[in-house]
Amino acid sequence: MNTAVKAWVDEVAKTTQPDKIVWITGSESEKKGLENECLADGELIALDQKKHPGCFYHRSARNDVARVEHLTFICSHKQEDAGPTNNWMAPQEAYAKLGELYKGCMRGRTMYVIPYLMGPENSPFSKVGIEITDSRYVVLNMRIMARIGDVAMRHLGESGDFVKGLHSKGELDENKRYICHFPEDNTIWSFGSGYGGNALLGKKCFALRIASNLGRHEDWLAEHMLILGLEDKKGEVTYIAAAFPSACGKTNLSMLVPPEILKDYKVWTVGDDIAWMRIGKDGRLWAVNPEAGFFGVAPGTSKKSNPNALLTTSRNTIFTNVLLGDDGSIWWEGMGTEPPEHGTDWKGDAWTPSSGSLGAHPNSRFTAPAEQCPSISPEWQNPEGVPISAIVFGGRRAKVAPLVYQSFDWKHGVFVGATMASETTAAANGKVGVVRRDPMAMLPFCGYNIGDYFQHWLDMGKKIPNPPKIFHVNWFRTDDNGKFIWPGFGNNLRVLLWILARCKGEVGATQSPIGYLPNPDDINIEGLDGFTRQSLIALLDIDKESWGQEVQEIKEWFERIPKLPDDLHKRYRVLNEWFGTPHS
Ligand code: OXD
Ligand code: MN
Repeated sequence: MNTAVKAWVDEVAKTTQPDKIVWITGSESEKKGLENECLADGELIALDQKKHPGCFYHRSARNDVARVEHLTFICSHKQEDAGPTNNWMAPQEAYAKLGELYKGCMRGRTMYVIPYLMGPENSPFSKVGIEITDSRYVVLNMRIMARIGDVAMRHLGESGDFVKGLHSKGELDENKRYICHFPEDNTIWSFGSGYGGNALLGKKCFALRIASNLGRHEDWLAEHMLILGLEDKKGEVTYIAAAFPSACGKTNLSMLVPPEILKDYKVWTVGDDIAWMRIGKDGRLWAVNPEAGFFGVAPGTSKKSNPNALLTTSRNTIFTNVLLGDDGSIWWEGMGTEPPEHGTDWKGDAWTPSSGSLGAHPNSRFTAPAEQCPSISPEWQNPEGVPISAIVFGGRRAKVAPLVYQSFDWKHGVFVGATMASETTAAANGKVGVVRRDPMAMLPFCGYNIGDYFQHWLDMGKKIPNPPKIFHVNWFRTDDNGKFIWPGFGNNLRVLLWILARCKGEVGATQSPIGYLPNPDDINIEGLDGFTRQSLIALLDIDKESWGQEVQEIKEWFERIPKLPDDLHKRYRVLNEWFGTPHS
């Protein structure tokens, strides 16, 4: 037994006073035992095991269905180190406040100790966390999302170098809910929520907020990015990492199925949410997916939008807050199939198709093992990772951002990422559909001062001899009637192919003030119903007036960041010369 882990577990148990402590090993029998306990007390409901083998349903508390950004804190000694985009609490205050809440909170409950490994086995990228939790649902989800149990303890050995994550659902009272990160102590304290991003501490808390801090000091990047491999007709695979805000289609893009006309190409899934990237010996940037499963948004997932996700979730999957049919089936809005005649909605109320209310919560989820994905890359567990040729940033913008453009160079790419914006979604509590700056899709996940984070990106650029090219995409532009212009989903491959051709130096581009734009003939739109060359030209248009407004908003965004690197400010000034009004 690792003495540092043992000492910490003893200390936590003294405070939380569980009835029992269970050390999670990751075995099959342990999983079965936990499932049976959950089934007995209703924490899980078994689905029709013939149609959905190994699948379960979970309904969370009504007030606990999304990440809570307003209750998420970075607890660094100096407030400046949390920066202008994070909530901050002094570490001693957070430890005292949550310490009170943890006192005796596990009385009458079992405390589970989950050792977990983020990243492939035997990889120099990988890191160990230990999560202590009083939620069996968390254990069963962590089992899918990370490599848990003995494999993690083996990786740790006698070392004390692990991230300490303490989670208790408490009473699920939102007035006593805190998600606190102590980057200087590699510690996470989460209280009062059972929801994924707040409770599965390996994911957002460790693999992004704590890891971004580690990466800053150890010269690597922890990013909110999917990783995919794009195989061309000759069988050559090029890897792309792409950052989109939550619920903007990362999972769909990572599992893309080519349209019929492009069926000679293939997309391989390496990861759908998080990338850890390091400089390889060959001078390129290499990436691993630190996770082992997908915690994907269910609504909108259909045969059309993401057939591979449906296949991935056909067994051994936990569905949370979707609609539960009386016949042990599951359904959600946008599934593309008829709903069951009668069921129970995410709130636990009786539901029929004529109820006039949502059956599934817009942020309802599936938790499914990555290895079950039909498009999973043969390289997804490669300890060395995969070499990244392109980084893609993207937001959900009804106007302004064109379908695709390429940055002039790394530095300009950092500007493009730093200024990206997106309309908010149901993945976090709060209003949906409001445009906000979401730099590199990391606004809720960067665990330190965003100004220092931009500087870290700029510094990394100087250290990578052969850096990836950086692009920006927008699948979400709408016409005057509010309808999406670009067909999206599998057809996004058409844009990826332009990116691929640019990486290989196979096509030219037109220089514009915002970056390199495709020549319309270089994006294949053959076979697209109702989408013409004219539509493409409209999607590549840079409207001077909206960009004037955009530049003004970038100015206001940058004014919020006292530690903004000068390089980024310079890029803003260039853009302002093109589009700004004389006063801005
Ligand atoms: C997620 C998120 O769960 O970004 O991946 O909210
Ligand atoms: Mn995410």
